[in-house]
Amino acid sequence: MKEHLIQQAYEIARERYASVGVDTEKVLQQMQDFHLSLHCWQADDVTGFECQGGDLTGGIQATGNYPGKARNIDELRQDILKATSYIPGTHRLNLHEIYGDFQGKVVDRDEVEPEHFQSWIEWGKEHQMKLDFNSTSFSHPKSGNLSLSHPDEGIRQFWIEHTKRCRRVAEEMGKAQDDPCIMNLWVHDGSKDITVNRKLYRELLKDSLDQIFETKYENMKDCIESKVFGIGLESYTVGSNDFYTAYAASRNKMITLDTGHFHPTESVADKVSSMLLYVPELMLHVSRPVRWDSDHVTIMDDPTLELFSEIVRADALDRVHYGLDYFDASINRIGAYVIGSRAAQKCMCRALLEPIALLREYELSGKGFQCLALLEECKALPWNAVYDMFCMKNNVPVGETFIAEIEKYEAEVTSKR
Ligand code: RNT
Ligand code: ZN
Repeated sequence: MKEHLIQQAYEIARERYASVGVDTEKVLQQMQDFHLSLHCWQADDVTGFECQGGDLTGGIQATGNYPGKARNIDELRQDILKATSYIPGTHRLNLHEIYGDFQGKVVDRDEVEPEHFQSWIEWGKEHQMKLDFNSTSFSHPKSGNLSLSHPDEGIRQFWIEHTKRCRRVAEEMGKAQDDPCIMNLWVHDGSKDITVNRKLYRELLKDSLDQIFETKYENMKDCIESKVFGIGLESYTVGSNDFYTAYAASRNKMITLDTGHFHPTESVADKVSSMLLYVPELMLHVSRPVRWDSDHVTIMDDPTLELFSEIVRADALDRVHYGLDYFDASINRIGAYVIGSRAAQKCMCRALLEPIALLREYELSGKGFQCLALLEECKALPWNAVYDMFCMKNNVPVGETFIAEIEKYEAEVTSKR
């Protein structure tokens, strides 16, 4: 697109927004500080690089067999860099334990060491991508339906050891990048059918978490992620929303809100202002639930717009971390990263452009009509001109022009895998 047209559109948008009291220049700066944590697992359908790879288990599934998935660390790194070249701004990379650089050796989950992530740490430095981390409870012979809540003490201790070691890895990442590494803890534990031991498993999970979190670290932060149900684990989830909310509030831990992990009519946006009164910070897994699947590619939909607006309205930009979490194996995987990341950015851009001062003034003085009318008008204000400007300033393609570029990469690289 022609630069001067983008510039002109932006100038018009700047005036339009100024008339409702919004400073688009400030928004452009805020967008520069909005970092996404890209989930490494979209590039290879959550396979990872363990040298004894099994099937994906743990109630999650990547459906589709689109050609070109990353088969090794080099391909994954190449794909991530390709994707980030179409996403304005600087971003983080969210790694799972199974993506370690194991150098052809079988390293069981209870043997993982920081050294297995040394090459990632260096790679991250080289490409200005800070790292976040996740322990991995799924896709392992010892996973079954239960891990940290397993009544067999040997199996439970295996997963406790794994998770403790992951925290150490995260600490090393945080130290090396001089910025805390956020480590997410999600376990799939649950049951397909009726269980008469709901309380037992939750007691075990609580005890496991307490053991895991005994060591205090300075360069990593823990967050815990609930879920409504997993595939094949439909009747009961040990780590439910109530369980983790209460746990996090009592232990001062961060909560991860995965937008695909709630009942379909529940508003994740509405949780922000409640949770932030009781937990220090939030991690997001921005995703899109469709029917049974919680992991479709993020798009600019109403729930995501609402969620980001609530973060801005709660004045919580510096208390929220923004991870993405979806895995679609049915379309070009690099394209999936770009769509989801740009969608999240557009939602944030719109949220930042809200004339909140005027809206609040209306609402607090009982001017309900005026408030609703302005909210409706905001939907059609030229926010896209501000996002286009953000792309242009960051030297990434404006608008749909990235489609052809990803097609080219597919023809030259991924289709040949
Ligand atoms: C699963 C959780 C979890 C995973 C990743 C791979 O339902 O959302 O965050 O998607 O850990
Ligand atoms: Zn998630």
